[in-house]
Amino acid sequence: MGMEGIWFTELETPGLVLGLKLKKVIHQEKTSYQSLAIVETEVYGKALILDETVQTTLGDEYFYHEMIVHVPLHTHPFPQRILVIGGGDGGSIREVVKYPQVKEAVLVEIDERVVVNALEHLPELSSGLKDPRVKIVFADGISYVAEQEEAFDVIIVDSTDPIGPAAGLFSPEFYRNVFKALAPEGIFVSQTGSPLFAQELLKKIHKELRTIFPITRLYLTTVPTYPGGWWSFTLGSKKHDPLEVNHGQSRVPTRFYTPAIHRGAFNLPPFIKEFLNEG
Ligand code: AG3
Repeated sequence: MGMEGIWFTELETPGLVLGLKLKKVIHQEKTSYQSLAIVETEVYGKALILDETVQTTLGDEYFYHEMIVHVPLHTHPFPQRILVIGGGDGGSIREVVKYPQVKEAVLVEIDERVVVNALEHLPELSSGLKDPRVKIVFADGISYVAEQEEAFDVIIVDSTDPIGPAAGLFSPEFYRNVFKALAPEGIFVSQTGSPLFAQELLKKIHKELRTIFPITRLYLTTVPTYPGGWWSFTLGSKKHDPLEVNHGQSRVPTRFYTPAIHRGAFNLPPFIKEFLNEG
């Protein structure tokens, strides 16, 4: 195969590689938590890579950030206090601050270097971090959430894969603390990996959340630069059902999310329904 030039490759699964041809490496460092690189890819533009894993690229970040934010923020009738765990690149917060009713958006990121580098090299993602309603806390999201009580309307976990420091963000104990940290009409969403390659994890998360939240739902989107190109989010809600949203006048400017895409994202193929219900 002819592959001149520099390629970044991610081993997505033991048998699958993603290859991105690079125009240049913008920045590289080793932080206290992980290796961090910001590169410019030929096809998807600038990308953030943590521990050799694509976190986001400008070419497809909005598929992911709009779906992780606008689904819960449209499901909640009046979201005012929002917590984002992880997401130091700022992409999720950029979407959160589009809502005039949001009074406070807290970003809890464990690795300060992600935020610093995003502010310097990825303004397209990080611009929202400068909004006066945003508070950035450099801490472990797990202990942060454990200390909160009925403090947030929406909690979003925009984490790395469930290994290393992020593993605890997928544990039953964390989910119970999230429930406690949410207001009575609160909604929780987490990115939960590939519906093709993370089925065991999805099954486990779904089963646990069903024991905690009255409403638990999985929804899907496409993210071309994530393993398999197809991604899942799991939502837990105390009161409001994401399937019963009346979008009315509540639209914010988006490039990917629409009311029809919101509804459609919850239509699961039979093989996914089956493995979720086996759990
Ligand atoms: N968080 C989800 C990244 C998962 C990517 N996994 C992978 N490439 N193996 C992204 C953070 C963006 N704000």
